[in-house]
Amino acid sequence: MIKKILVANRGEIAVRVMRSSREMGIKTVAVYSEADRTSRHVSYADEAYLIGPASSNESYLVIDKIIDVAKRSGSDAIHPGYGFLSENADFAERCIKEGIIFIGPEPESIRAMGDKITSRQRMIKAGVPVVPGTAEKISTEKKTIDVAKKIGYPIMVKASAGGGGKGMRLVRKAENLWEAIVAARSEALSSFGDETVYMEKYIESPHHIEFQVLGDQHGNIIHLCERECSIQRRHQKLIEETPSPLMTEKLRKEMGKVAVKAAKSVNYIGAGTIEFLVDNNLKYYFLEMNTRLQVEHPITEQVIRIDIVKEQIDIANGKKLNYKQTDIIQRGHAIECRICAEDPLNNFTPSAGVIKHITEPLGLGVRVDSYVYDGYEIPIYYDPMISKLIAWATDRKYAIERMKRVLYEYKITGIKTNIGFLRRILDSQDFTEGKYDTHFIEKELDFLLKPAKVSKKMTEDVAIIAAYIDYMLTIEESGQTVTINDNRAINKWKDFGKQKGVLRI
Ligand code: MV4
Repeated sequence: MIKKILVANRGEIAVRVMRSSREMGIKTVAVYSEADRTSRHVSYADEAYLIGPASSNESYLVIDKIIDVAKRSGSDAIHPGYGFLSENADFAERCIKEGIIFIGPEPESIRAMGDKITSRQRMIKAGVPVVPGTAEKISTEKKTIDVAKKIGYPIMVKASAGGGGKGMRLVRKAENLWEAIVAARSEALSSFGDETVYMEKYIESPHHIEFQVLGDQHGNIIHLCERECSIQRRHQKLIEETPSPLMTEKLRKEMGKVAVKAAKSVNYIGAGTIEFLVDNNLKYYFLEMNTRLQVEHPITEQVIRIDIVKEQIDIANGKKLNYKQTDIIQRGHAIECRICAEDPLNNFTPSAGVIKHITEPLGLGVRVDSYVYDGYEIPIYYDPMISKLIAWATDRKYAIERMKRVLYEYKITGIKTNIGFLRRILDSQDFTEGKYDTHFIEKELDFLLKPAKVSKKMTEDVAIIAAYIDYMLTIEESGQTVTINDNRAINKWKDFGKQKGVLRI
């Protein structure tokens, strides 16, 4: 049984993993770079080890350093979180070789899904629908143009080693195909060290819907229903929700079965995600599989009422799945907003710096997965996401209302954040009506960047000023001399209302 887990990650996800470990009575080990000495994941862990300079290439991505700390600390398992080494098959293999449990799937599963041509072929063989396209590598120009004609335009050229949008090219006419392939190849080579590309039919205005799966070491695999992830900007998700507004009970059953079939075809062990593109006619196609815990896993946890990290640890311990498919029931609705230290009005440039003050939301149906605090300096070296707000309610309408309240309560000064931008998404009619696809942000960008006519902030200011005037009038009417020796601001977010000295009326 696992007694000590090294979390090979930083920030909110490292804290998230340690929370479940602590509940299970498992000791936790943090690793950190020089830029992360003051990160919450370091103070939260039972032990913490410095592994190098700020650059992740010299710290969080160095397999030897992580393995060395695992051995020195006597950790019997490593949880990779997401990003960094989480989908690195060589790392998973190395852990096994060193006798350390890798909390994740077998290296072979990671490899099979990491190469998109291989994963497409495996899915076709397993009877999972994929986007119509090429099954093999692209060869000569003439042959390729023939194949493309059969697939039909528009065509998407993709890198086999890619994923997440890198090395992709959209082609609408045959005359532009070859140059797109040449460009995609060169981008793929420089990004992934592999120039292999393939073609798919382009799905117009798709939805991105993914299914969470869990597989144990005994061949049992279940799914935990879907997440709607179409609200994204440049392949960075911003808001996720479950259930998907698009989903029907029938489609969920069918796609869930297909997701389990996809996972079974690579003998999947642990927590994973099957991504689908869903078109306007509700036709769905396997896109890729993420062989890791995902950023947006909490919305599934809230609605299915399962701790996915605990399940990962149980699975790694060799336990049989704690649930049958028939135990999995969605209850209510959950939405996640990713809070990023960035400036939407300045082309979303990251806004590193010191957090002067932070007040996190609380109350019924609220979850905050975070790692920052008052006085914390956000390093420039890593992802700008500082926390995730998750709101749960009995249905979608109430979840949206609650998320608006949660965003209102979340106050952060010292740095710029995307909170206002997220609010605008929740204000948009297409979002509230659930009518959106992967093009939502680019289509609505002008609306989203324009401040609301009367912002909530302004209403708040007016209320504070009104209360202050009323207070002053009361003093005046009393005809007395009043000593005011109160240096507290009426609202801690503004200096307005600070008073000191004697006020003679
Ligand atoms: C597509 C597509 C349309 N047709 N493939 C983007 C990320 C990468 N994982 C695959 N992506 C897409 N592949 C075909 N054949 C549209 C996208 C796409 C997208 C997919 C999921 C979520 C957001 C997206 C945003 C733009 C494009």
